[in-house]
Amino acid sequence: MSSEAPSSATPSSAAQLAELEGQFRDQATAVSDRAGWEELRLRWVGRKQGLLRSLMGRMKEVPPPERRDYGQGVNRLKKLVEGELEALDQKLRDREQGQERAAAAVDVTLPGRRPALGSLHPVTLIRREIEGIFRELGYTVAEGPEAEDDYHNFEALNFPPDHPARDTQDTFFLENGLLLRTHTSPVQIRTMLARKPPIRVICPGRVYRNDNDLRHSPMFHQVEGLAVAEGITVGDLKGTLQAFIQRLFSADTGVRLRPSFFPFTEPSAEVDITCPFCQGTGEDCKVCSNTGWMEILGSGMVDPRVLEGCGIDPDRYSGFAFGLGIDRVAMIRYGIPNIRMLFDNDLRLLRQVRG
Ligand code: 2NM
Repeated sequence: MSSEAPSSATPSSAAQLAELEGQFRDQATAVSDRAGWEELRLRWVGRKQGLLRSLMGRMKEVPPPERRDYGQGVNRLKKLVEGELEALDQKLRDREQGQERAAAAVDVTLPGRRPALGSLHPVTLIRREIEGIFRELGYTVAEGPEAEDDYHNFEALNFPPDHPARDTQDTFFLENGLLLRTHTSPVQIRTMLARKPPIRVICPGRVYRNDNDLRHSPMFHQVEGLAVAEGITVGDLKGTLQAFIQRLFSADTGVRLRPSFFPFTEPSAEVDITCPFCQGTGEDCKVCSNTGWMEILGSGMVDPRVLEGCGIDPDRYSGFAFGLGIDRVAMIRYGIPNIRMLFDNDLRLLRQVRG
């Protein structure tokens, strides 16, 4: 701003006061910011060096007859300066507030911040798919404890006392006498103990075996199924599993039953499907070792001893049961080569398998 000093001579005439007013107005016009305004205020109305104060102080230098006019003139100028400073202050404040508002404003035209979305684990995706298929077939989902007792996990399932599965080599025993269930069959035992036929349930859940290598994880996931009613046959078993498999994989998937053995079913069968990678041809197929088939399920007709132990009359009722590994289906479906990859919690895997 202009730093032109106000006249130092005693401004004894109205003309000189008008000249001072002109100077003030010029300086006020040149003020562009808060610092300039403060400088102007100090120069004109400051308590110590303000020009108007010094004009008042010089009253006695004015010849007595002119003092009245002089005093009135200075007062008028002082009012004017104060009024103008006030107005200028308001103008600056408005501008400052406008700038603050502009700085704090939200730009509603900017793109929004995308929330990081989670996704379901491949095992959860497959479990839900399996549950959906069986729900349509009239099954309900049953759950039970992961810490089980020997009775529900082995005894009721007709495991002989010296069966290797009952060994610490295969089973995790807890210090409180319980064990980590090695399959979800104990949930089906609990279901049969609690309900009368007809029964149609599937039991998904975590199971535990003392096995830990590239192909085995000490914790994995199973779904087991159970149907008990009057007149249930091996035909029902095969038809149900074929319907299920052709929904889970594809309508042209081939299914075959191979004789097998389980303590809790008689007869028992392993269920193979035609390899979904080579369509069962076996040509140059690492996944099925060129056999064209993959083992996917265990199954059988519930042993009459198991039914009887659960209070179900085996002369009136029969049933089939089956079990499969959810992890294995997830690996086949998503082309995951190693079961450990399912439980490493590497986000890169989870991102690739968005359902
Ligand atoms: C399998 C294979 C065959 C099965 C049997 C039962 C029960 F409780 F009814 F006896 N639950 N699950 C079963 C039968 C499970 O998994 C490979």
